[in-house]
Amino acid sequence: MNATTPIVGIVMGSDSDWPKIRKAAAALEQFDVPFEVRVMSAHRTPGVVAEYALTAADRGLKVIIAAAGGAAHLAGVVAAHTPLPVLGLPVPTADLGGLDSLLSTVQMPGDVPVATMAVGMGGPRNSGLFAVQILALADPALAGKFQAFKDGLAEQIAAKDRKLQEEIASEG
Ligand code: RP5
Repeated sequence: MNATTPIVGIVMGSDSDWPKIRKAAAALEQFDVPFEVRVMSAHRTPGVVAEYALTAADRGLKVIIAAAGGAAHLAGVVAAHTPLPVLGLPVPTADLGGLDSLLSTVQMPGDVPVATMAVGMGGPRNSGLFAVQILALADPALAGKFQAFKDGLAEQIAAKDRKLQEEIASEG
């Protein structure tokens, strides 16, 4: 295995999902986590999904992010075929607003967990950050980077609070 071997797999049901979820990849890039991106469908290419998930751990993947919309079974099917942690990413849809994707992804039966992120909003970015957090458990350098990121968030919010207090005081 070399330094650029992917350790996170991002899979999605269609290329139409990519513009909606690419912040997942951006979060991994932010932390220099090597990843791969694939399109595969639980319904249209079920054999590809099974093969991908069955071989994922042996290929060096540690976490899989699975994004799909509508009857979103991709994350569940991936989880059915691998012991790796699977993060489900419900993709917003035009017809039902992504509630279809959310319920299809989150309502897993016992014994086959899928950690499901938000529909839209911070969901895609959070899936990448959550993958970083999982990886950081066994990687002190990555854990240090993530803590620095958290510290930066706190500083940003403190600055916003100070600014708001000043605005309120100046109003009078
Ligand atoms: C799902 O169906 C995909 O994840 C996508 O969100 C949705 C629509 O796919 P396309 O018809 O755009 O390929 O499987």
